[in-house]
Amino acid sequence: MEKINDMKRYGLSEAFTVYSEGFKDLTVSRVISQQKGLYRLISEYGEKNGQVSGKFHYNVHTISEYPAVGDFVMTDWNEKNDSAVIHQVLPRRSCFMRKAAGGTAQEQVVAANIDTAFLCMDLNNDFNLRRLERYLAIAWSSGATPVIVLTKSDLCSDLDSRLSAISAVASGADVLVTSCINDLDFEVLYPYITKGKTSAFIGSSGVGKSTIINCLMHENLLNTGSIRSDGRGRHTTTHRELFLLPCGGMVIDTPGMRELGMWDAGDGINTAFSDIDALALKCRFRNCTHSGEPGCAVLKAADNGLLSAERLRSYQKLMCENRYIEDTEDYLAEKREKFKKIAKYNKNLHKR
Ligand SMILES: Nc1nc2c(ncn2[C@@H]2O[C@H](COP(=O)(O)OP(=O)(O)OP(=O)(O)O)[C@@H](O)[C@H]2O)c(=O)[nH]1
Ligand SMILES: [Mg+2]
Ligand SMILES: [Zn+2]
Repeated sequence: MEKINDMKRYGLSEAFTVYSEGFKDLTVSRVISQQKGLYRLISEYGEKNGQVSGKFHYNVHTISEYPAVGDFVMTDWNEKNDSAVIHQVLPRRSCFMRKAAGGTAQEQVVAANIDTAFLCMDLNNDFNLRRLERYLAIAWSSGATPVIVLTKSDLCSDLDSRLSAISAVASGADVLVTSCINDLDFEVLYPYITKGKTSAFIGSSGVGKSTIINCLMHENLLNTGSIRSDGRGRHTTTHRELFLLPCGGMVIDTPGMRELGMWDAGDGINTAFSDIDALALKCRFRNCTHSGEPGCAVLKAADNGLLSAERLRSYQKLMCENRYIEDTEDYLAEKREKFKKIAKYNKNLHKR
């Protein structure tokens, strides 16, 4: 077969190459879009649809083991077939995962193997610090670096007060301000989307994620839309998709999210609330839950006005939500075990 794509441009790093060499006769591909069970894949031989093998289905323990946009997968890329068969997902470098929308206790992978998670928030209608804290916690636990992107600055009349409110919750994440009125405003994103790097645009519907990607592509490739007048937000983007930009980086567009539930994000909560984490070191009890124990430094800071009551409530709510998932889903441990096995298997194969 003729080689037409350089997979390095699609983010295939040294580590993924090493993993992939453990699978003889299979071709490494990247998932570039996903619509229900149907995947679009790219490999050095071109683009093709793909589906997981019967054996893959059979061996799956949890939903997050299925391929997601951004994943590198090992496929049977037969010239004669229209569709490639996916046999294996290579261990993920990062994984932005949430609790799936609706009542079920199931996880959903929003994007895999991303370097940067652009957390997009509209400075006008969508501004909500508590939701941003939630996004930050999940992003920090994903292994990607969160960057806060404040959109539609042209519609915002009190940018300074918005920025100072954000700085109180950003907890180390960079904060960028954009507007689509002037294309040059998007240049602030360029340092994060260099060659070989993948980023994902994540946020509520209508904040302008697809608008930004169109500007970065210098082309109106993606549909963009306005929110319905009842404010319920029709989703314009309906599936997740990865694009290679003229500047060399890759971006993933995602549909707007109405809910972003915690899924195994304990570490991320601690990072997103590093101020509370630092205070907690001074609590009398090592396992203090900051809900009334004597000698609690966190509650003391809240009483003294050093920590806002809303932020403390937000922290406790996220912790509680996360603990619920950890307690009920003991198969998470099983899942980790399985990924460890895959990694070990690949390593041994490579050694031989
Ligand atoms: N005034 C103003 N409008 C913008 C800006 N960016 C986007 N919009 C408008 O906001 C609307 C929604 O933009 P989209 O890019 O479709 O939003 P999205 O985040 O991709 O939405 P979903 O695909 O539903 O998740 C469109 O009508 C855009 O023209 C901006 O910087 N300023
Ligand atoms: Mg969109
Ligand atoms: Zn405490």
